[in-house]
Amino acid sequence: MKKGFATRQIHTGHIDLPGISPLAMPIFQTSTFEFDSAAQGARRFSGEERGYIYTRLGNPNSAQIGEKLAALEGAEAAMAMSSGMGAITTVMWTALRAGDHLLADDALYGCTYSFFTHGLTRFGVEVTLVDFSNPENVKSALRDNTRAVYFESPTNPNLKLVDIAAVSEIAHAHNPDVKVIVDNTFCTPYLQRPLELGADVVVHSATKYLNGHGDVIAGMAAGSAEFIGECTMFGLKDMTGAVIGPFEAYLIARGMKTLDIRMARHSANAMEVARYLEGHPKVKRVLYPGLSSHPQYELAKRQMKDFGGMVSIELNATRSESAEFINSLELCTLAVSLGDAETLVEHPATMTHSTYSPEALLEANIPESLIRFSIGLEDPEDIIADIEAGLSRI
Ligand code: LCS
Repeated sequence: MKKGFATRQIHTGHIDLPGISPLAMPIFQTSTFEFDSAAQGARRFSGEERGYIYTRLGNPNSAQIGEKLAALEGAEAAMAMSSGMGAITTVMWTALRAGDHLLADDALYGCTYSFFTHGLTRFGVEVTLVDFSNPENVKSALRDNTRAVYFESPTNPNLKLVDIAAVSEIAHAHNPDVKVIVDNTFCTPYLQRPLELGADVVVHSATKYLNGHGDVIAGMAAGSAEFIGECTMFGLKDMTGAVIGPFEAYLIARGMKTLDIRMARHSANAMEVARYLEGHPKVKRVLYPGLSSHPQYELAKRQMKDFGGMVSIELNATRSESAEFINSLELCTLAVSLGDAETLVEHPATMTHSTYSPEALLEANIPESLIRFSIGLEDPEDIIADIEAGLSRI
């Protein structure tokens, strides 16, 4: 019988080291692995014999977290990389070639946006961005040469949702070979499993909730054994070289053991904060998929187990008052990144999404005045008291 989520997040990928039997996976801090003979080295390189060769091609610590993520996302295979951008570039350089078309949602993490619109286009990939919240927009933008469809849900930073099942169905009806790629960073497989809804590939910034402790940069991807094999032996090995270090992989494995309880607490805290903010006269708008005021609340309930830790707001305030509000927060830390134990606050238009022009922000429905919170694991009344104090100053 398939084990439960918590059991899988803790036990998957454990290896026995006879005679030592450590509970936690040791850190295999090595660049290369010895062969018994020249013939064995040749067999490893040809793929005739399984086994480690060189850490860019594989290492027990990165293999362990790959197995964990595959078991949690319901994927045949998964792999780890040195950053979320390393994972996204590795997957895209594997899936696309010159002359192909990439169709992506218009609200993306700023560096993903920049990679797509300024990076891939340099190498002959056509890129179109449309609003995926209406799946009909996807249908009408698909082309004969579309090879990949890419989106986040909820989106960074405006927490828009994309109907994963509907978009996957539309893309595959157009051409079964189109790869539907979902950035599942905001949800993690505890809250949402895109592959079960019809997507082909999941990518993650493991820097965020998968690790959960704000001390590592890492990325991951999950999908079919065939595609992840190509990403490992071509995309990562030859194209990006975005290899995760053994110590970073060890820390991700450590974080992933508590993923479910952290996600549940992030979600509960964020719901309390979102409800508080929604009732505050100085708050113009609260974006949180768990509020019935969210335009896609029904989809959120259908697609997500809970609503996650990200909350974005607009204040009834001038630009300088909004800045004053952010500056005055004490418990909430002014920093980019997300998914940590600490509550973080940032201003997307001038920080994470400063790669967007003002016009592109407008088109993507990312208000210039938006303030983004990554609600942490502190006592919710303390987070709310800090926000309350900040709002009382403006
Ligand atoms: N995908 C999403 C949804 C992200 O939010 C980020 C980083 C990445 C990919 C890239 O991952 P990285 O290479 O940083 O591991 N997002 C950030 C953010 O919103 N604030 O700081 C980083």
